[in-house]
Amino acid sequence: MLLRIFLASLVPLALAATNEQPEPGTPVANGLPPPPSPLLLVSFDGFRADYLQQFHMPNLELLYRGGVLVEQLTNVFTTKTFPNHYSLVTGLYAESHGILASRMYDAASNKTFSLGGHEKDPFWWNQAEPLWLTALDSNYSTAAAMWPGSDVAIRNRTPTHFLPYDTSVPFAERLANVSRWLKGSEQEKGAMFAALYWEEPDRTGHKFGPDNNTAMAKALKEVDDHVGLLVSELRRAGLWGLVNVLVTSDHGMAQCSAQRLIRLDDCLDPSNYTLVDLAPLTALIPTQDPDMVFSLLANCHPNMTAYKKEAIPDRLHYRNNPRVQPIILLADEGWLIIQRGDKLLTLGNHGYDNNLPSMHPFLAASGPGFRQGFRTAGLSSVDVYPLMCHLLGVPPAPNNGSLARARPLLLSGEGPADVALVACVVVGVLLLLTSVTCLFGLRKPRGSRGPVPFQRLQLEEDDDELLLD
Ligand SMILES: *[C@@H]1O[C@H](CO)[C@@H](O)[C@H](O)[C@H]1NC(C)=O
Ligand SMILES: *[C@@H]1O[C@H](CO)[C@@H](O)[C@H](O)[C@H]1NC(C)=O
Ligand SMILES: *[C@@H]1O[C@H](CO)[C@@H](O)[C@H](O)[C@H]1NC(C)=O
Ligand SMILES: *[C@@H]1O[C@H](CO)[C@@H](O)[C@H](O)[C@H]1NC(C)=O
Ligand SMILES: *[C@@H]1O[C@H](CO)[C@@H](O)[C@H](O)[C@H]1NC(C)=O
Ligand SMILES: *[C@@H]1O[C@H](CO)[C@@H](O)[C@H](O)[C@H]1NC(C)=O
Ligand SMILES: CC(=O)N[C@H]1CO[C@H](CO)[C@@H](O)[C@@H]1O
Ligand SMILES: [Zn+2]
Repeated sequence: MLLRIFLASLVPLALAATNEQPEPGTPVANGLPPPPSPLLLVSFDGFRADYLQQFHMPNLELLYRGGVLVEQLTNVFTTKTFPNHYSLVTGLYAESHGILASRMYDAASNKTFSLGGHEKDPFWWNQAEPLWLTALDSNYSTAAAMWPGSDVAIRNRTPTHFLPYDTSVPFAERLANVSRWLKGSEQEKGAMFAALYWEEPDRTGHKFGPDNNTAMAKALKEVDDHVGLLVSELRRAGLWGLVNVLVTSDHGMAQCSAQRLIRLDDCLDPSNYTLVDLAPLTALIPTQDPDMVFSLLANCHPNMTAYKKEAIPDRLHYRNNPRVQPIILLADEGWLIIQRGDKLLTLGNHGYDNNLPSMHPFLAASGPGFRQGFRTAGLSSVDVYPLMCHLLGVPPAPNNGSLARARPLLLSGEGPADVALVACVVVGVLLLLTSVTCLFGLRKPRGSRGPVPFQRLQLEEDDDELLLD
């Protein structure tokens, strides 16, 4: 107890030493933790990490110069829109959250998932719980505008506010609603967590290919204008500086070509398999002798790798789910798998191996919880979830991320600038611990273990970390 009081008094001191102005996340004088800052998570679909170096994006630059930038976010396999958007809000690999592709088949229920098909059937989403639901349990209201899954009654709940998916709703309208929900009203407290989704630059990347500088420059100028609009709208609403804003994406984009097509019909008759998904990652169910079908596919093309389900590499985290089909085929970067013909449907695509830099998005963040002007080379997209839970003070559901890896982004994280301060705090705590331990040691000769209070102290900051494995 003593220790807690001492620490509670140390924390504001420490924070005050780094910042002239106390920010909203700072504990107040009465020692009670303050309400956390609201959080807004924004995704611009298909924003490849290196677009940031290739194109001038002044509004986005302004945002991360006042905050943090993760140059490359290692996303999850498969590098598709739905799997990655669900990973961002659950911290889970695709095999653990169940949204494994844009087209799925579940043999036990004979159900099919496809975009514009039955994607709102909660069955597909119920293997995980996204943050907009978990945060409801902390009595926060939550909101989402078009984020994949946010208009689905997952485990019988939706966010407090949401927009049904509709591509025709312009960015400004999605933003206006999100801003209103974050702001709240006299009748209702503002949302603590909000998610906002926009389809570009993915659409342009698919249509014209990421190598088309003219098309990409135009699309990215628009995206940057949207970031500008976002900041000015939050300012107008009096929220800028009070809200932690994360801007990120789901995946990158690779250039495709009519010279890089892999035709399945060249290798085996279509009657020998049932096709579930056809993309850079193809999923199929053999209808004939599985070993024969597999061996035909394995020897089909040098730029395509065939995996039997049980042999899918661990690092992809794409095996332990009944929705992974018996055979998957993965094309090399820039190659496309088709059944027949020579028609190139898209000049750009994604869904390739998640260790390819071209598949990686970025993460920029700004707000009271983040350091200013901090840049780092990489992070995993599954780490974004424990980071957000930490900022919101929401207990995270079991996940595959690590708050420890994301901690350097945080104002309260141990960064180079804070080393001296941290050292002072540590020395102070150690001194106090020594005296407290002595005191207790005198009173309780049975000598309950000394290090225990210290572990607990670390837990104050890190307790969600221990829930992870
Ligand atoms: C599975 O569903 C399809 C229609 O979606 C139907 O044609 C087929 O007969 C069903 N198969 C089984 C085994 O129920
Ligand atoms: C949420 O509110 C309910 C009802 O007011 C209350 O029972 C519960 O303890 C609250 N939960 C949290 C985490 O504050
Ligand atoms: C690049 O995109 C523009 C549209 O922005 C289009 O007019 C042009 O034909 C494209 N160039 C190539 C080489 O595809
Ligand atoms: C495919 O299946 C048929 C029988 O349906 C079989 O005759 C044929 O040899 C199989 N192999 C290929 C390469 O299509
Ligand atoms: C395609 O396969 C060839 C032959 O194995 C290999 O040299 C090349 O690097 C592959 N292309 C890609 C993009 O991996
Ligand atoms: C990911 O997290 C889930 C939930 O805790 C767990 O079941 C799964 O085993 C984890 N995956 C890995 C590769 O650790
Ligand atoms: C569903 C919803 O609330 N949509 C609203 C979003 O905001 C615009 C105005 O900014 C309203 O016209 C919509 O009704
Ligand atoms: Zn996408």
